[in-house]
Amino acid sequence: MKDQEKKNAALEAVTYIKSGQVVGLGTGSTAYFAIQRVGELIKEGLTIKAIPTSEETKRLAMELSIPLIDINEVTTIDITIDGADEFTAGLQLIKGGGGALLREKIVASITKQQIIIADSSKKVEKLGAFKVPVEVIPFAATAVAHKLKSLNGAAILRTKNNTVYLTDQQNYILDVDFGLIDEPAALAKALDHITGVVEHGLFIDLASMVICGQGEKTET
Ligand code: ABF
Repeated sequence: MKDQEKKNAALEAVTYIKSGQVVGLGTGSTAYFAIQRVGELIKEGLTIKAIPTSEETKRLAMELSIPLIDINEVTTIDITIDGADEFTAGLQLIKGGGGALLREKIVASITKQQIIIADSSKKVEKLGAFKVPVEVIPFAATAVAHKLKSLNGAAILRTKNNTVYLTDQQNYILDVDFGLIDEPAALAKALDHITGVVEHGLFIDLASMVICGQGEKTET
């Protein structure tokens, strides 16, 4: 069921891509379906330049012969299709469960049309059941975790295969439990000002549209 919803959302999102565009490609299992479809369309003549949001997505795009362009070659991206861990009716998101939040937010920040695709389990009234990923410089991990306590955040250092998880930028991720978040924009601003925080998974006013696998579309 979930996979079908992910596929439905992904296929719908890909219909927004036009030849000649610069396209951001997201990370995660939902974005995976979109990237697979883009690969098929490339074979049918679609001409785009793609910018992956992670090394994992870059490898997948290369396997599918999707033409890539370095993000430093452009100042804007026409359309990006990416996943999310949670989204609200107001199109506020938690992203970063897949560890790619920094490049995802950089790509989203220069994207004209940011389309989020998700299965219906990701829709929430309030953000926060999913812990907020916070990417930190390794040198600052303990200092940031301590400061997060003053924001009622309980931080856990992310590990993978029993070792500390490293992002594509060789940073650490703290997964932070703030409980249900009443004011995500205010919390995002507070996180932006903590020394040692590189980026966080609260995506505020960055999504143009969310396509949920049950065919529900929410747009700004
Ligand atoms: C990615 O999509 C991440 O930001 C987020 O964690 C992930 C969701 O993964 P999935 O689509 O596999 O649920 O963009």
